[in-house]
Amino acid sequence: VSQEERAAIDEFFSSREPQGTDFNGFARGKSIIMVQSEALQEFLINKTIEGKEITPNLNSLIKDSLYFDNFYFQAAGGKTSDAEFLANTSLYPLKEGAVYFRYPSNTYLSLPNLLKAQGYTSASYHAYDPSYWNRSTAYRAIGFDAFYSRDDFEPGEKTGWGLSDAGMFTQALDKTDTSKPFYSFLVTLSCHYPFDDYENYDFDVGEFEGTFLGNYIKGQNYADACIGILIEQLKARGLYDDTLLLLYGDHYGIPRLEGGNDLMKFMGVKNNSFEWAKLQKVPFIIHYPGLKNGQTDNTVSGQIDILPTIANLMGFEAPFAMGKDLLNTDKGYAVLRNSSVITDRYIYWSKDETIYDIQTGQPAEHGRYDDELEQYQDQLKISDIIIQKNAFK
Ligand code: GP9
Ligand code: MN
Repeated sequence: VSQEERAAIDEFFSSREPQGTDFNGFARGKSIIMVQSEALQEFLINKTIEGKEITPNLNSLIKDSLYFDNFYFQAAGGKTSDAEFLANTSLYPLKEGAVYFRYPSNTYLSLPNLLKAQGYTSASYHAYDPSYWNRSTAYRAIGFDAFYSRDDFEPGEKTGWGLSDAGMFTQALDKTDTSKPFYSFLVTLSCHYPFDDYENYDFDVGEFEGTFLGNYIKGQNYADACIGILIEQLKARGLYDDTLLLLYGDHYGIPRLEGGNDLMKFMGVKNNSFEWAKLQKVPFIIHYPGLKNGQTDNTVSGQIDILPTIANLMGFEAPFAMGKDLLNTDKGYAVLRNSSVITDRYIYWSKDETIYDIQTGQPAEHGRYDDELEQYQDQLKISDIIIQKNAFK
Protein backbone atom coordinates (compact mmCIF):
# COMPACT_ATOMS: atom_id res chain seq x y z
CA VAL A 1 0.00 0.00 0.00
CA SER A 2 1.50 3.34 -1.01
CA GLN A 3 1.44 6.30 1.36
CA GLU A 4 -1.13 7.96 -0.81
CA GLU A 5 -3.37 4.91 -0.79
CA ARG A 6 -3.05 4.51 2.96
CA ALA A 7 -4.05 8.16 3.35
CA ALA A 8 -7.12 7.66 1.13
CA ILE A 9 -8.20 4.65 3.19
CA ASP A 10 -7.65 6.48 6.49
CA GLU A 11 -9.50 9.51 5.22
CA PHE A 12 -12.50 7.39 4.24
CA PHE A 13 -12.79 5.58 7.54
CA SER A 14 -12.15 8.64 9.68
CA SER A 15 -14.93 10.53 7.93
CA ARG A 16 -17.47 7.79 8.71
CA GLU A 17 -20.34 8.51 11.08
CA PRO A 18 -19.33 7.18 14.51
CA GLN A 19 -21.20 4.09 15.70
CA GLY A 20 -24.69 5.10 16.78
CA THR A 21 -26.45 4.31 20.02
CA ASP A 22 -29.84 3.06 18.81
CA PHE A 23 -30.12 -0.66 19.57
CA ASN A 24 -26.42 -0.83 20.39
CA GLY A 25 -25.75 -4.19 22.03
CA PHE A 26 -29.44 -5.11 21.77
CA ALA A 27 -28.62 -8.71 20.78
CA ARG A 28 -25.31 -8.91 22.61
CA GLY A 29 -24.10 -12.45 23.18
CA LYS A 30 -26.88 -14.03 21.13
CA SER A 31 -26.24 -16.50 18.38
CA ILE A 32 -26.67 -15.41 14.77
CA ILE A 33 -28.32 -17.25 11.91
CA MET A 34 -27.99 -15.58 8.54
CA VAL A 35 -29.71 -16.95 5.45
CA GLN A 36 -28.53 -15.91 1.99
CA SER A 37 -31.34 -16.77 -0.40
CA GLU A 38 -30.55 -17.71 -3.99
CA ALA A 39 -31.88 -15.29 -6.60
CA LEU A 40 -34.55 -13.91 -4.26
CA GLN A 41 -35.74 -10.51 -5.52
CA GLU A 42 -37.75 -7.98 -3.55
CA PHE A 43 -40.64 -7.64 -6.00
CA LEU A 44 -41.96 -11.03 -4.88
CA ILE A 45 -42.63 -9.89 -1.33
CA ASN A 46 -46.30 -9.43 -0.45
CA LYS A 47 -47.18 -10.01 -4.10
CA THR A 48 -49.97 -12.32 -5.22
CA ILE A 49 -50.52 -14.12 -8.50
CA GLU A 50 -53.86 -15.71 -9.37
CA GLY A 51 -54.96 -14.74 -5.86
CA LYS A 52 -52.15 -16.56 -4.06
CA GLU A 53 -49.16 -15.12 -2.20
CA ILE A 54 -45.89 -16.07 -3.91
CA THR A 55 -43.87 -15.98 -0.68
CA PRO A 56 -46.38 -16.58 2.16
CA ASN A 57 -43.73 -17.69 4.65
CA LEU A 58 -41.42 -14.73 4.07
CA ASN A 59 -44.44 -12.43 4.25
CA SER A 60 -45.40 -13.73 7.66
CA LEU A 61 -41.79 -13.60 8.88
CA ILE A 62 -41.70 -9.96 7.75
CA LYS A 63 -44.84 -9.20 9.78
CA ASP A 64 -42.86 -10.24 12.82
CA SER A 65 -39.55 -8.59 11.79
CA LEU A 66 -37.82 -5.40 10.79
CA TYR A 67 -37.97 -5.26 7.02
CA PHE A 68 -35.85 -3.21 4.59
CA ASP A 69 -37.70 -2.77 1.32
CA ASN A 70 -35.25 -0.45 -0.43
CA PHE A 71 -32.26 -2.73 -0.23
CA TYR A 72 -30.15 -3.31 -3.36
CA PHE A 73 -27.87 -6.21 -4.25
CA GLN A 74 -24.31 -5.10 -4.91
CA ALA A 75 -22.97 -8.45 -6.09
CA ALA A 76 -21.27 -8.44 -9.50
CA GLY A 77 -19.43 -11.06 -11.58
CA GLY A 78 -18.86 -13.31 -8.57
CA LYS A 79 -22.64 -13.71 -8.16
CA THR A 80 -23.45 -15.76 -5.03
CA SER A 81 -19.87 -15.47 -3.77
CA ASP A 82 -19.87 -11.68 -4.15
CA ALA A 83 -23.01 -11.45 -2.04
CA GLU A 84 -21.43 -13.66 0.63
CA PHE A 85 -18.37 -11.42 0.55
CA LEU A 86 -20.39 -8.19 0.84
CA ALA A 87 -22.41 -9.47 3.79
CA ASN A 88 -19.46 -10.91 5.68
CA THR A 89 -16.78 -8.27 5.04
CA SER A 90 -18.65 -5.04 4.22
CA LEU A 91 -16.32 -4.44 1.29
CA TYR A 92 -17.37 -4.13 -2.35
CA PRO A 93 -16.73 -7.02 -4.71
CA LEU A 94 -14.40 -6.51 -7.66
CA LYS A 95 -15.28 -4.94 -10.97
CA GLU A 96 -14.17 -8.08 -12.76
CA GLY A 97 -14.19 -11.66 -11.55
CA ALA A 98 -14.85 -13.02 -8.08
CA VAL A 99 -12.91 -11.89 -5.00
CA TYR A 100 -13.10 -15.50 -3.81
CA PHE A 101 -10.94 -16.54 -6.77
CA ARG A 102 -8.73 -13.49 -7.07
CA TYR A 103 -7.96 -12.63 -3.43
CA PRO A 104 -8.96 -15.71 -1.43
CA SER A 105 -6.18 -15.45 1.16
CA ASN A 106 -6.22 -11.80 2.22
CA THR A 107 -6.71 -10.59 5.75
CA TYR A 108 -10.39 -9.71 6.09
CA LEU A 109 -11.92 -7.98 9.10
CA SER A 110 -14.98 -10.10 8.52
CA LEU A 111 -18.00 -11.03 10.60
CA PRO A 112 -16.62 -14.51 11.50
CA ASN A 113 -13.26 -12.98 12.43
CA LEU A 114 -14.86 -10.20 14.51
CA LEU A 115 -17.12 -12.73 16.23
CA LYS A 116 -14.16 -15.00 16.99
CA ALA A 117 -12.83 -12.23 19.22
CA GLN A 118 -16.16 -12.40 21.09
CA GLY A 119 -15.85 -16.16 21.65
CA TYR A 120 -18.14 -17.30 18.84
CA THR A 121 -17.63 -20.19 16.48
CA SER A 122 -18.92 -19.88 12.93
CA ALA A 123 -19.86 -22.20 10.12
CA SER A 124 -21.10 -21.89 6.58
CA TYR A 125 -23.56 -24.38 5.12
CA HIS A 126 -24.04 -24.81 1.39
CA ALA A 127 -24.96 -28.16 -0.12
CA TYR A 128 -22.84 -27.91 -3.26
CA ASP A 129 -19.32 -28.72 -4.46
CA PRO A 130 -16.92 -27.10 -1.93
CA SER A 131 -14.55 -25.96 -4.67
CA TYR A 132 -17.27 -23.97 -6.45
CA TRP A 133 -16.45 -20.24 -6.23
CA ASN A 134 -13.26 -21.39 -4.46
CA ARG A 135 -15.22 -21.41 -1.23
CA SER A 136 -13.10 -23.83 0.77
CA THR A 137 -10.07 -21.59 0.32
CA ALA A 138 -11.82 -18.22 0.61
CA TYR A 139 -13.79 -19.31 3.68
CA ARG A 140 -10.54 -19.75 5.61
CA ALA A 141 -9.75 -16.07 5.03
CA ILE A 142 -13.33 -15.03 5.78
CA GLY A 143 -12.78 -16.92 9.02
CA PHE A 144 -15.42 -19.65 9.08
CA ASP A 145 -14.37 -22.37 11.51
CA ALA A 146 -16.24 -24.99 9.49
CA PHE A 147 -17.75 -25.40 6.05
CA TYR A 148 -20.41 -28.02 5.49
CA SER A 149 -20.71 -28.64 1.77
CA ARG A 150 -22.36 -31.21 -0.48
CA ASP A 151 -20.74 -34.36 0.88
CA ASP A 152 -21.33 -33.41 4.50
CA PHE A 153 -25.10 -33.64 4.04
CA GLU A 154 -27.18 -36.82 3.95
CA PRO A 155 -28.94 -37.26 0.64
CA GLY A 156 -32.52 -36.05 0.75
CA GLU A 157 -35.14 -34.54 -1.54
CA LYS A 158 -33.35 -33.05 -4.55
CA THR A 159 -34.14 -29.85 -6.39
CA GLY A 160 -32.16 -28.19 -9.14
CA TRP A 161 -28.48 -28.35 -8.22
CA GLY A 162 -28.81 -30.65 -5.21
CA LEU A 163 -30.25 -31.16 -1.78
CA SER A 164 -33.42 -29.16 -1.21
CA ASP A 165 -33.08 -26.02 0.94
CA ALA A 166 -35.44 -27.64 3.45
CA GLY A 167 -33.07 -30.59 3.87
CA MET A 168 -30.07 -28.27 4.07
CA PHE A 169 -31.71 -26.11 6.77
CA THR A 170 -32.78 -29.05 8.92
CA GLN A 171 -29.45 -30.82 8.68
CA ALA A 172 -27.56 -27.57 9.32
CA LEU A 173 -29.50 -27.08 12.54
CA ASP A 174 -28.83 -30.72 13.50
CA LYS A 175 -25.10 -30.06 13.10
CA THR A 176 -25.14 -26.89 15.22
CA ASP A 177 -23.91 -26.99 18.80
CA THR A 178 -26.40 -24.59 20.33
CA SER A 179 -24.88 -24.78 23.81
CA LYS A 180 -22.46 -21.93 23.02
CA PRO A 181 -22.65 -18.76 20.91
CA PHE A 182 -22.51 -19.53 17.22
CA TYR A 183 -22.85 -17.86 13.85
CA SER A 184 -24.42 -20.02 11.14
CA PHE A 185 -24.41 -18.83 7.56
CA LEU A 186 -26.93 -20.75 5.45
CA VAL A 187 -26.54 -20.35 1.69
CA THR A 188 -29.51 -21.70 -0.24
CA LEU A 189 -29.55 -23.24 -3.69
CA SER A 190 -33.01 -24.58 -4.57
CA CYS A 191 -34.16 -21.68 -6.70
CA HIS A 192 -31.18 -21.42 -9.02
CA TYR A 193 -31.18 -20.20 -12.62
CA PRO A 194 -32.60 -21.25 -15.10
CA PHE A 195 -35.56 -22.41 -12.94
CA ASP A 196 -36.91 -24.80 -15.58
CA ASP A 197 -36.91 -27.65 -13.03
CA TYR A 198 -39.99 -25.93 -11.64
CA GLU A 199 -41.90 -25.90 -14.92
CA ASN A 200 -44.27 -28.61 -13.64
CA TYR A 201 -44.31 -27.53 -10.01
CA ASP A 202 -47.86 -27.05 -8.80
CA PHE A 203 -48.31 -23.29 -8.35
CA ASP A 204 -50.61 -21.31 -10.61
CA VAL A 205 -48.77 -18.52 -12.43
CA GLY A 206 -51.64 -17.82 -14.84
CA GLU A 207 -50.59 -16.13 -18.06
CA PHE A 208 -46.91 -16.69 -17.17
CA GLU A 209 -47.22 -20.47 -17.32
CA GLY A 210 -44.30 -21.92 -19.30
CA THR A 211 -42.30 -18.66 -19.29
CA PHE A 212 -38.95 -17.89 -17.68
CA LEU A 213 -40.67 -15.54 -15.20
CA GLY A 214 -43.36 -18.13 -14.48
CA ASN A 215 -40.79 -20.80 -13.68
CA TYR A 216 -38.90 -18.35 -11.49
CA ILE A 217 -42.04 -17.51 -9.52
CA LYS A 218 -42.76 -21.21 -9.05
CA GLY A 219 -39.20 -21.82 -7.92
CA GLN A 220 -39.36 -19.00 -5.40
CA ASN A 221 -42.68 -20.32 -4.11
CA TYR A 222 -40.91 -23.65 -3.53
CA ALA A 223 -37.92 -21.96 -1.84
CA ASP A 224 -40.39 -20.04 0.33
CA ALA A 225 -41.95 -23.30 1.50
CA CYS A 226 -38.44 -24.33 2.59
CA ILE A 227 -38.16 -21.07 4.57
CA GLY A 228 -41.43 -22.06 6.24
CA ILE A 229 -39.80 -25.31 7.34
CA LEU A 230 -36.75 -23.42 8.63
CA ILE A 231 -38.95 -21.13 10.75
CA GLU A 232 -40.87 -24.14 12.11
CA GLN A 233 -37.60 -25.86 12.97
CA LEU A 234 -36.24 -22.74 14.68
CA LYS A 235 -39.40 -22.48 16.77
CA ALA A 236 -39.33 -26.19 17.65
CA ARG A 237 -35.71 -25.87 18.79
CA GLY A 238 -36.31 -22.73 20.83
CA LEU A 239 -34.07 -20.70 18.51
CA TYR A 240 -36.62 -18.41 16.86
CA ASP A 241 -36.89 -16.04 19.82
CA ASP A 242 -33.36 -16.50 21.02
CA THR A 243 -31.15 -15.79 18.01
CA LEU A 244 -30.56 -12.86 15.74
CA LEU A 245 -32.05 -14.10 12.47
CA LEU A 246 -31.25 -12.34 9.21
CA LEU A 247 -32.25 -13.12 5.65
CA TYR A 248 -31.43 -11.43 2.34
CA GLY A 249 -31.32 -12.24 -1.36
CA ASP A 250 -27.98 -12.66 -3.10
CA HIS A 251 -28.73 -11.10 -6.51
CA TYR A 252 -31.26 -10.88 -9.33
CA GLY A 253 -33.08 -13.90 -10.66
CA ILE A 254 -34.49 -12.28 -13.78
CA PRO A 255 -31.96 -11.09 -16.36
CA ARG A 256 -33.36 -8.23 -18.44
CA LEU A 257 -32.96 -10.13 -21.69
CA GLU A 258 -34.67 -13.29 -20.48
CA GLY A 259 -37.66 -12.39 -18.34
CA GLY A 260 -37.36 -8.61 -18.30
CA ASN A 261 -40.34 -7.77 -20.47
CA ASP A 262 -42.59 -10.18 -18.61
CA LEU A 263 -41.42 -8.88 -15.25
CA MET A 264 -42.24 -5.28 -16.11
CA LYS A 265 -45.60 -6.42 -17.44
CA PHE A 266 -46.26 -8.39 -14.24
CA MET A 267 -45.34 -5.31 -12.20
CA GLY A 268 -47.44 -3.04 -14.36
CA VAL A 269 -44.58 -0.61 -14.95
CA LYS A 270 -43.11 0.94 -18.06
CA ASN A 271 -40.31 -0.95 -19.72
CA ASN A 272 -37.43 1.47 -19.16
CA SER A 273 -34.11 1.74 -17.30
CA PHE A 274 -35.54 3.70 -14.40
CA GLU A 275 -38.13 1.04 -13.60
CA TRP A 276 -35.60 -1.70 -14.22
CA ALA A 277 -33.14 -0.06 -11.82
CA LYS A 278 -35.76 -0.05 -9.07
CA LEU A 279 -36.32 -3.76 -9.61
CA GLN A 280 -32.71 -4.57 -8.66
CA LYS A 281 -33.66 -4.94 -5.01
CA VAL A 282 -33.53 -7.94 -2.74
CA PRO A 283 -35.34 -8.35 0.57
CA PHE A 284 -33.47 -7.80 3.83
CA ILE A 285 -35.13 -9.08 6.99
CA ILE A 286 -33.92 -8.85 10.57
CA HIS A 287 -35.84 -10.81 13.15
CA TYR A 288 -35.13 -10.29 16.81
CA PRO A 289 -37.66 -10.01 19.64
CA GLY A 290 -38.37 -6.36 20.41
CA LEU A 291 -36.47 -5.07 17.39
CA LYS A 292 -39.04 -2.98 15.49
CA ASN A 293 -41.14 -6.08 14.84
CA GLY A 294 -43.57 -5.48 12.01
CA GLN A 295 -41.91 -2.27 10.83
CA THR A 296 -40.69 -1.51 7.33
CA ASP A 297 -37.68 0.75 6.86
CA ASN A 298 -37.40 2.50 3.48
CA THR A 299 -33.79 3.64 3.79
CA VAL A 300 -31.94 3.06 0.54
CA SER A 301 -29.37 0.46 1.48
CA GLY A 302 -27.49 -2.59 0.27
CA GLN A 303 -25.66 -5.77 1.17
CA ILE A 304 -22.57 -3.87 2.30
CA ASP A 305 -24.64 -2.50 5.20
CA ILE A 306 -25.32 -5.91 6.75
CA LEU A 307 -22.11 -6.30 8.76
CA PRO A 308 -22.09 -2.86 10.44
CA THR A 309 -25.77 -3.30 11.32
CA ILE A 310 -25.05 -6.66 12.96
CA ALA A 311 -21.99 -5.26 14.74
CA ASN A 312 -24.11 -2.53 16.31
CA LEU A 313 -26.75 -5.03 17.44
CA MET A 314 -24.07 -7.28 18.93
CA GLY A 315 -22.43 -4.33 20.65
CA PHE A 316 -19.00 -4.44 19.04
CA GLU A 317 -17.23 -2.13 16.64
CA ALA A 318 -16.60 -2.75 12.98
CA PRO A 319 -14.39 0.26 12.29
CA PHE A 320 -13.33 -0.98 8.87
CA ALA A 321 -16.73 -1.81 7.48
CA MET A 322 -17.47 0.30 4.41
CA GLY A 323 -21.23 0.11 4.84
CA LYS A 324 -23.52 1.92 7.24
CA ASP A 325 -25.38 0.76 10.32
CA LEU A 326 -28.99 0.76 9.17
CA LEU A 327 -30.32 1.24 12.70
CA ASN A 328 -28.43 4.52 13.05
CA THR A 329 -28.49 6.33 9.77
CA ASP A 330 -30.71 8.66 7.85
CA LYS A 331 -28.44 8.69 4.81
CA GLY A 332 -30.04 6.49 2.18
CA TYR A 333 -27.75 5.31 -0.60
CA ALA A 334 -26.44 2.22 -2.32
CA VAL A 335 -23.45 2.07 -4.67
CA LEU A 336 -23.62 -0.73 -7.19
CA ARG A 337 -20.52 -2.36 -8.58
CA ASN A 338 -21.18 -1.01 -12.07
CA SER A 339 -20.92 2.54 -10.60
CA SER A 340 -24.65 3.08 -10.55
CA VAL A 341 -25.76 4.93 -7.43
CA ILE A 342 -29.20 4.90 -5.86
CA THR A 343 -30.14 7.46 -3.21
CA ASP A 344 -33.43 8.62 -1.76
CA ARG A 345 -33.40 11.48 -4.30
CA TYR A 346 -32.12 9.98 -7.53
CA ILE A 347 -30.87 6.96 -9.40
CA TYR A 348 -27.70 7.30 -11.41
CA TRP A 349 -27.85 4.45 -13.88
CA SER A 350 -24.35 3.95 -15.28
CA LYS A 351 -25.43 2.11 -18.43
CA ASP A 352 -27.34 5.20 -19.54
CA GLU A 353 -24.99 7.67 -17.83
CA THR A 354 -28.20 9.29 -16.69
CA ILE A 355 -29.44 10.57 -13.36
CA TYR A 356 -33.15 9.97 -12.85
CA ASP A 357 -35.20 11.84 -10.29
CA ILE A 358 -36.44 9.18 -7.88
CA GLN A 359 -39.95 10.68 -7.68
CA THR A 360 -40.65 11.39 -11.33
CA GLY A 361 -38.29 9.02 -13.14
CA GLN A 362 -37.32 11.96 -15.36
CA PRO A 363 -33.68 12.68 -16.18
CA ALA A 364 -32.38 15.17 -13.62
CA GLU A 365 -29.92 17.95 -14.11
CA HIS A 366 -26.46 16.41 -13.83
CA GLY A 367 -24.55 19.28 -12.25
CA ARG A 368 -26.66 19.25 -9.13
CA TYR A 369 -25.49 15.85 -7.97
CA ASP A 370 -22.13 15.42 -9.70
CA ASP A 371 -19.87 15.98 -6.66
CA GLU A 372 -21.92 13.76 -4.43
CA LEU A 373 -22.06 11.06 -7.07
CA GLU A 374 -18.31 11.07 -7.45
CA GLN A 375 -17.88 10.76 -3.70
CA TYR A 376 -20.09 7.71 -3.62
CA GLN A 377 -18.33 6.14 -6.58
CA ASP A 378 -14.95 6.73 -4.91
CA GLN A 379 -15.95 4.14 -2.34
CA LEU A 380 -15.42 1.51 -5.03
CA LYS A 381 -11.83 2.71 -5.48
CA ILE A 382 -11.14 2.57 -1.75
CA SER A 383 -12.52 -0.95 -1.59
CA ASP A 384 -10.42 -1.99 -4.59
CA ILE A 385 -7.25 -0.71 -2.93
CA ILE A 386 -8.07 -2.55 0.30
CA ILE A 387 -8.57 -5.80 -1.57
CA GLN A 388 -5.89 -5.54 -4.23
CA LYS A 389 -3.23 -4.38 -1.76
CA ASN A 390 -4.37 -6.59 1.10
CA ALA A 391 -4.44 -3.42 3.18
CA PHE A 392 -5.78 -4.96 6.38
CA LYS A 393 -2.85 -7.35 6.66
C1 GP9 B 1 -23.38 -22.75 -6.26
C2 GP9 B 1 -24.12 -21.47 -6.17
C3 GP9 B 1 -24.06 -20.82 -7.49
O1 GP9 B 1 -22.51 -23.01 -5.22
O2 GP9 B 1 -23.65 -20.65 -5.15
O3 GP9 B 1 -24.84 -19.71 -7.52
P1 GP9 B 1 -24.57 -18.54 -8.58
O4 GP9 B 1 -23.32 -17.84 -8.20
O5 GP9 B 1 -24.49 -19.17 -9.93
O6 GP9 B 1 -25.79 -17.71 -8.40
MN1 MN C 1 -26.62 -17.00 -6.55
